[in-house]
Amino acid sequence: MDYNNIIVSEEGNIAMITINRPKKLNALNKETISELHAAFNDLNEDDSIRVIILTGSEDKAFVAGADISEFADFGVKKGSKLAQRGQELLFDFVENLSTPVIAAINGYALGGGLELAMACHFRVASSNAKMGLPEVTLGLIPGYGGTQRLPQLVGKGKAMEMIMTASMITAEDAKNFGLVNYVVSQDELIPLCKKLAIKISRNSSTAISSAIKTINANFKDGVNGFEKEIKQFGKCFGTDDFIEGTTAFLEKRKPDFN
Ligand code: DAK
Repeated sequence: MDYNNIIVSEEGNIAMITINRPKKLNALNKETISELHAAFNDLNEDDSIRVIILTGSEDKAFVAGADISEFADFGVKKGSKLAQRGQELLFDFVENLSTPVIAAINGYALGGGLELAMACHFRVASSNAKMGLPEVTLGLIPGYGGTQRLPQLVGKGKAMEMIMTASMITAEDAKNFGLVNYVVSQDELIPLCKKLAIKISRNSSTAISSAIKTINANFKDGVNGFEKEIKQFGKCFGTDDFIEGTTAFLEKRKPDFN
């Protein structure tokens, strides 16, 4: 499929999506959000793809936010409608994908950009990365899940401070707050993400998909995560991967999950 704003590449069973609007610091316009939805959907349905890495093009930005030129003239109705549509189409969609998604934060991750990174399953940042939710400087609050996912990752007090002050934090601070898992140089960013992806890809994809659903259940209103875990755990016993994993252990060999 041809895209105008993103580049999709594959290397073995790892896919990479690069948001490619460098002149606008990869800001998310409507078309980019639709293209990202289509790409994530296609890759998720492709059984040969085990991990997706999401990054921004060039070395300045992951995503510098939602494209401000597109929402400057919105009213109340249009704003809430599009926030809901965006959350369903991209942010909640990525969070609930069965294929693991790693955000490789290669520069500014602001507003909708940080919200997108937070919707990914985990994050790795380059040392030049800067992160923040500056929406209150525009008379807005984060509208793509930021008020919910930031406190889950950094705790309520730090999230309140970051959102109220609209300050950018460094990659090192983000690591100390639990927002990103690793900080490396720009050159090492994609290689480290690929290394992690290869490690993940050797494990059972059905078990990983169950783990994503179960971990996410902890953060969903009205869902009992422990009950979800029992259900998903039971389901694992009915999979080919369970037979292969246990057989390989007993035969003292490495499992070969298809
Ligand atoms: N949108 C559109 N264009 C952007 C952009 C953005 N978010 N960020 C940067 N650009 C553009 C700049 O306008 C400039 O374009 P030209 O003037 O060259 O045409 C180009 O990218 C390069 O940017 P700068 O010249 O500003 O580069 P600097 O190195 O000087 O500064 C910066 C880098 C990241 C500090 C600065 O660009 C900046 O402050 N950018 C804006 C950051 C920001 O406030 N982002 C928005 C956060 S609010 C909604 C749902 C969610 C949201 C909104 C609506 N609905 C459902 C309706 C979420 C909102 C947000 O994300």
